[in-house]
Amino acid sequence: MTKPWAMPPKLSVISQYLQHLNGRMRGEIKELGRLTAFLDIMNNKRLDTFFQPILQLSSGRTIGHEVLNRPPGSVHFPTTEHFYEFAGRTEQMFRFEQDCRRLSLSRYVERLPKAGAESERLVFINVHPGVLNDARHKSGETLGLLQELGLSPERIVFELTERQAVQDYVGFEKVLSHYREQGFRIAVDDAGSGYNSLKTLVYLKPEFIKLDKSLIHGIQGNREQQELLELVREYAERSPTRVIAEGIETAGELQFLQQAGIEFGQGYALGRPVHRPVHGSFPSDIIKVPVRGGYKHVSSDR
Ligand SMILES: [Ca+2]
Repeated sequence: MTKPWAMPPKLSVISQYLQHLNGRMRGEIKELGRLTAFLDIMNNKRLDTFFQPILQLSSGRTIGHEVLNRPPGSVHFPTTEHFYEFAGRTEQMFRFEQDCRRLSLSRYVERLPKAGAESERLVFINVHPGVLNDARHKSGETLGLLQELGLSPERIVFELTERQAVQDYVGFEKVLSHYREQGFRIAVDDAGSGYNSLKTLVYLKPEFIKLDKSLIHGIQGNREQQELLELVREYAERSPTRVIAEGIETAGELQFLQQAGIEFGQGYALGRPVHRPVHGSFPSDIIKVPVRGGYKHVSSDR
């Protein structure tokens, strides 16, 4: 009987090293492919822009829209999250954010159904906190752009994402107050999805808290989610912060949030992201909603 051949130890190390190099090279090639695709999307303005309505839950009035920029489908970025995660890692992040802001605001104005009639509505745009903090960033640029477009800074709400990027809360609060002095407002995005949320809320004192969809999904049947919601609502009541529940997808979730006294909401049940900033509306089976302090009639004529 012959013994199976065993690779001498030295050769085995070389073989492992070559495998490692091969894996690394494939990784690098993939990364290069992603960068090329990213630059193509950025330079050729291939992001698609959507607007999702945000409603006052007691009245059904549309108070504003979140602007969402989505990349075209590609093998390099299977989801929008993959795309933004990659964008956050590149050297181009700063320029990318600036381009996105210009795109968001100019398309908002271009696609408004009737200019002037919507002059009260807010425009929520997603911003990487690192960009506001970046020395290259001049708030005057955004102000100039707004002036060009005929929008006042009071209508703009910066939604801050990726809270991990904020380390120096006191310093960052100073940066934010500079923007606030110019009229801009701040929303903390995806609140309730990460460990930093509480700290972010207390230090940054945002004008809006956007509750993460994981906290809203099926809330009418989950005691823990309800308790968290109550904590945030109580906090909001004692401060100037206002609450927006994100990811409302069913009439049951909507009714629960209305009864709990949550002021604003966003989600498929109220309006999907579409190419124009149009009004949202309640699902047709909800026309009369019980709210804290009694019943309130809500017009379904919208
Ligand atoms: Ca957002």
